[in-house]
Amino acid sequence: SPQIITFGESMALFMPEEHKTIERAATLEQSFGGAESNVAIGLARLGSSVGWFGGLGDDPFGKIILKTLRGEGVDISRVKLRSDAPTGMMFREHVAGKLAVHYFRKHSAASRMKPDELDEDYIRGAKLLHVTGITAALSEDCRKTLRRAVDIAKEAGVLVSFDPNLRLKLWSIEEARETLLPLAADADYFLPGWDELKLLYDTDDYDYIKGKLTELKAVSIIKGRNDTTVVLNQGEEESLPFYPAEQVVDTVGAGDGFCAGFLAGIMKGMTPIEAVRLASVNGSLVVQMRGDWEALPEWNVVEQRLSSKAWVER
Ligand code: KDG
Repeated sequence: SPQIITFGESMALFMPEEHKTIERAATLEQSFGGAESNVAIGLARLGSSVGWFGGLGDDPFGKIILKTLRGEGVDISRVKLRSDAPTGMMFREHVAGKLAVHYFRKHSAASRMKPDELDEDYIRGAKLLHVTGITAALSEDCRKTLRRAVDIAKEAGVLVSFDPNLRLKLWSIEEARETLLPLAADADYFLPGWDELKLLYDTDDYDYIKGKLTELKAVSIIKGRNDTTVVLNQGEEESLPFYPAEQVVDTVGAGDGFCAGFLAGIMKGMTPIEAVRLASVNGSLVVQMRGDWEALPEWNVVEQRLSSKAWVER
């Protein structure tokens, strides 16, 4: 098995040209996205050994996703294209300066994932399983599949990293809390954004949330409170400001790029705060180009930034 395994839904992605809305655009640019496959591409570009699987339809969208992941060096040996359901789709645009996402993913191929379709040995053979809350929001079967995958990993001593990736277009905050908080309790690395934590714990009292996170066995990586990342490890707190991006074009995918950098760092034997440094550089590079994963850097680029003296931590 690859060292890191992740799974979820990847979808065809369509975007109008900049400064146009979907209603006004004559053409749409095609790409694809999916939090877990974004992380997988990020890891592969950094030289980590990584596998991804998830439901894709036997259609042009599923095929191009698969071909691209294969080309990026992600292990896709456990993916089967399904003929009973299509690849999910999403459309993204900016309306009055605000990001708007339109999903067409109900009853998609990914929403049909089932626990008995998991290749248990594939998961057992990895060092780390990375999952996100999006998968749990797709369908009851997906929620069970996610739960089963995490249980397999835990029983086999495979590390689990968990990004809640709260998507309130997919489920209510009450449903999300009920499913995501227990998953956080099972994780070894928990990677929430500060905005997500406020929603999950229904407060913006940092000390209260910190107290809750300290009860978890996980190392928590809190992203984006005052443009800073906080590592909470057994009650100990360390923080690092975000690495500054030269220009911000498209922020979608920044969290996934961050996550890829973090996990690559952990797999290289870095401490959590060192891995956060790498994660922050990786995330900052993603936002400078359109698309979720296109701008993810290769290892030499990140290494150069990490060693340059230009990043004054202020
Ligand atoms: O993190 C980026 C993802 O949100 C995007 O690629 C789409 O996976 C996606 C989702 O479900 O929103």
